[in-house]
Amino acid sequence: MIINDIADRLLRSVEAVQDGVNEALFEPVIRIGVTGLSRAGKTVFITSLVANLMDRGRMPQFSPATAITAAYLQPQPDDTVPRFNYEAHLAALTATDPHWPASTRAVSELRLSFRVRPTGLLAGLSGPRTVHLDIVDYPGEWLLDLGLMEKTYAEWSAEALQRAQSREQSAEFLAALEGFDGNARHEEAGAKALSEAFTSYLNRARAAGYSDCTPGRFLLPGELAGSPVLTFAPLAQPDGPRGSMAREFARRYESYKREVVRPFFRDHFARIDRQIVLVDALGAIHAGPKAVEDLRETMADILSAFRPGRVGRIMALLGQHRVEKILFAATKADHIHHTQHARLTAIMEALVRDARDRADFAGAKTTAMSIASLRATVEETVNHDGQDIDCVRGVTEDGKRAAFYPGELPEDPAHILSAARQGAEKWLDGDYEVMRFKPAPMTLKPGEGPPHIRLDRAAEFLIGDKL
Ligand SMILES: Nc1nc2c(ncn2[C@@H]2O[C@H](COP(=O)(O)OP(=O)(O)OP(=O)(O)O)[C@@H](O)[C@H]2O)c(=O)[nH]1
Ligand SMILES: [Mg+2]
Repeated sequence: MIINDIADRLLRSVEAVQDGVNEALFEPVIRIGVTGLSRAGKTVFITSLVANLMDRGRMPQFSPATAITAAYLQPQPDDTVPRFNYEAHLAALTATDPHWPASTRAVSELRLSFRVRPTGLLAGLSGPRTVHLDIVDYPGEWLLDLGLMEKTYAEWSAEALQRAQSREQSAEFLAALEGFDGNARHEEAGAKALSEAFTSYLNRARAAGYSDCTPGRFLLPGELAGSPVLTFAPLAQPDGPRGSMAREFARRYESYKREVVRPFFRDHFARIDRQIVLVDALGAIHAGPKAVEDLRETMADILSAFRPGRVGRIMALLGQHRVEKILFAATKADHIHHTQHARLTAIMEALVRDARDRADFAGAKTTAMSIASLRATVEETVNHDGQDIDCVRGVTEDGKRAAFYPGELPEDPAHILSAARQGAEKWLDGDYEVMRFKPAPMTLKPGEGPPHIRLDRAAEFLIGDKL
C-alpha cells in the first residue's frame, strides 16, 4: 500500500510537471466532468453540447462563439479510457426515425479542440490559439462511493441495513439475511446467494426512484461482474472469527474501497477542472415525495465529493486540483412550458442548498439552471373550459402526437422540499406527471446544432471564460 502510494505519487508529480509545461507553453486543456445519476441525461447532454459547439448557430449566449474559427474532435489523451461514442449517439438522435441513445454504464471521454482567434488587446499581435476541451462522462453513483472510503465495514453495514429496512424493496434480502450466519465458515455459494439478494434489492430500490444505492459498482458492475470484490453484503453482526463469512465480507469491502473506489478518484475525479451535475428533478418529483427527499440526500452525498480537502484527506497526496466551477442543471426542461422554468430552477437550487451550505466548495463558483439538451417538444397554449393552459406537445414513445400538461410546479420550492422532508407519501396539491417523449425528427440547417434549451448558457458558464 505504502509503496504503491509512493509510486503513484512520483508518477503523478512527473505527470503534473509535464501537464504544467504543456499547458503553459503550448495548448491549454480544460477538463470537464459530466455526471449525474443513471438516466439523468448525461449522454444526451454531451452529444448535443458537442454538436452545438461544432456548429454554433444555436448558441447565441455562448460568448466565445464568434472567436472560434474551428472546432474539431481529436484523439483523447487517455489511451485506456473508452472514447465517448459521439458519432453513434448523434446518429441515434438525428436519424430519420430518431431515438434516444442506449444507456451507458461506465466512464468515457472525448476531446474537442478549438482554434480561437485572439480578441481584445492581443488581436492582431498573435496568431490563433488552440484550446482543448476534455469531456469526461462518469456515473454519479460512483461519487457516492467516496463516502465508503471514510467508513469501516461495520459502520457501512449499520447504515446500509438501516436504509434497507426503510424500503419495501428489501423484503427478500432481509429475509435472506435472517437465515445467514456471519460466524459460519466462509463458503462461496452462501456468500454469492446473499450478495445476489442484496444486489437485486439495490436494483429494485434504484428502479423505484431511490438514489442512494451504494456500493455504486453493484448496480453498474461492468467487467467486475461476479468478482469477489462485488460479492459481499452488509451484515447485522459485521465481525466474526477468522475464516468466517463476516471476516471475509469485511475484507472484500476493504478491497472494494482500495481496488474500485480509489482508482476512480485518482484517475478521473482528481483531475477535473469544471463540473456539471445533471439532475432529473422532474423525474423525482413525478415519482413522489420520498424520491425527492432521497434525491436531496443523495445530492448532498454526491456533492460532498467536491468538498475541498475531503478527497485530499482521503486520497492524500494524489495531487488533486481544485474544481473551479460547478453547474447544477435540472435536465429535460422541455417537458414543461418555459413559464415554469424559473420554478424548476428554484427547486434545483433548493435541492442542492444543504450541500452548498455544508461545503462552500472553497471558492468554486456554482450556479443552477434548467436545461434541455435536446428539445423534444414545442410549446402550445390550449383553451380548456375557457381557461388557457400552457402545454407542451411532442411525440410519445408509442408514436402518437400529444399535447401534455404536466401540472404546475409551486412558486415556492419549499412546498415540494418540505413535504418530501416530512416523509409525505403523496403530494398534497395534485400530481406531477412526466411523459416520455421521443426525440423529434429534425432537419438541421448548415451551421446549426440540434435544438436545445439553455445549452449555450451552460457552456458559457462552464467554459466561456477560458476561450
Ligand atoms: N425530453 C427530453 N428527454 C431527455 C433529454 N435528455 C435526456 N432525456 C431522456 O432521458 C433518458 C436518459 O438520457 P441519457 O442521456 O441516456 O442519460 P444518462 O445519464 O446518460 O443515462 P445512463 O447512461 O443510463 O446513466 C433519455 O433516454 C431520454 O428519454 C432532453 O433534453 N429532453
Ligand atoms: Mg449515458
